[in-house]
Amino acid sequence: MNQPTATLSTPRREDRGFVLVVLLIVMMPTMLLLGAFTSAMVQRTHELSGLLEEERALLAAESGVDDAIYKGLTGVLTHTATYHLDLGSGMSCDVEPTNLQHDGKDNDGDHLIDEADENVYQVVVTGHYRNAARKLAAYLGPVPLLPAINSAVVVSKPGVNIGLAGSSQVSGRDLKLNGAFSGSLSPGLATTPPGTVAGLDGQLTGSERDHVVGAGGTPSLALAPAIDWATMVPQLQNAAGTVLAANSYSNLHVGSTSPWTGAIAYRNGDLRINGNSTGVGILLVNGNLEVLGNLTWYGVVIVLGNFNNSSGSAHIVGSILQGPNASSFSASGNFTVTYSAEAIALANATSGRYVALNGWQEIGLK
Ligand SMILES: [Ca+2]
Ligand SMILES: [Ca+2]
Repeated sequence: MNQPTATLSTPRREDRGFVLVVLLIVMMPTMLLLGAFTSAMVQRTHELSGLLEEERALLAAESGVDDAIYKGLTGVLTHTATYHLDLGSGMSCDVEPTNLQHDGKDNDGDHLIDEADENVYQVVVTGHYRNAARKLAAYLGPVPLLPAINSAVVVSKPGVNIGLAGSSQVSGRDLKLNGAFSGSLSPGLATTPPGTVAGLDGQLTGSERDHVVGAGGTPSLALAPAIDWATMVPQLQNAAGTVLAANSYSNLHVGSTSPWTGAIAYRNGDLRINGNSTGVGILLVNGNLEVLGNLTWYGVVIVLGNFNNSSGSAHIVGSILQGPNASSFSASGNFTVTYSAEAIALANATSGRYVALNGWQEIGLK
C-alpha cells in the first residue's frame, strides 16, 4: 500500500511577497505613529530644553538681584559701577546699578532733576544661560538712620532748661538745600513723650517765646514722635565715617555741599567746635556740645548731653535732636536752627546703605 506521501507545502514565491505587503500594511500605521511620536518627542525635548534655558537665565538674573541687594545693605553698591557675575554651571549675569539721583533725569515726573527723593538705586540685571537671556529690574531705597523728625529742635528730657537769648532763632520754616523757603511750616520746638507741649511752654519765659517760630504761631511748639535712642545711637556710631578723637576742633569740615554729600561724624565725649566750620550729614556727640565761631551744618545734629552756643554765628539747616539725659539747651548770639526736610533726607541717606523697596520685575531685553 502506498503510503500517502506527506508533502510540506512550501509557500509559493507570490505568497511570500504577499505576506511582506500585508506586513508592511499592518506595520505602516505603527511606523507612522512611531515617527510622529519620535518627532513630537524631539520637538518637545527641544522646547523643554529651551524652557529650561529660559528658567536658568531667570535664576541667574535673580541671583544678580540678590547680590545687588546684599551690596546695597552693606553699603558697597556704586552708581554706574556695572559688574559681571559668573554663577557656575554655565549661568552668569550682568548687574547695572544706577542711582536715580545722579542720572541727570527727572525720574519721578515732578519737573525736578536729581532732587533728594530720587535717591533710589535702580538695578537692572540680565541673566544668561546658553542662548537664553532674561532681564529684571529692582529698586533699592536708602536705609533710614533717623526717626521721623518734625521740627527744628527736638528735646527729650521733660523739664530740660531752655535758654534762648540774643538774636538766636529756632525756626520751623522749611528750607530747601538751596536756601529757598519750601512754602511749608513745621514746628520750631518739640518734645518727645513723656514731655508735653505745656511743659515746653513753661520752659520759655519772657522774650524767649519770640525766638521760637514756625507752624501754629509763636512760640511754635509741638509734640515729637518718640525716638528709640537705644537703637539709633549705636547704629549711628557704627555707621560713622569720621570719628572725632579730640574734644575741640576749629575749622572742622565734614561732608560736602558741592555735590551734596553727607557724612556721619561721631564724638565719644564732649565736643567744642569753633573757627569756621562746615558740615553736611549727621553729627553725633555722646556728651556736651559747645558751638562757638561760625558753624554751618546741613543735616541733623544729635547731642546726648547739653547744647550750648554762647557766641559766633551758627546756622543749623535741618534739625537738632537732644537726648533724654540732657539738662540744658541754650543759645545766644547769632544762632539759628532752621527746619529742612531736604537736609534731613540728605542726613538720612548718609549710611550709604540701601534696602530693596519691593521685589523685582521683569523688563524687556531691549
Ligand atoms: Ca524728579
Ligand atoms: Ca534722576
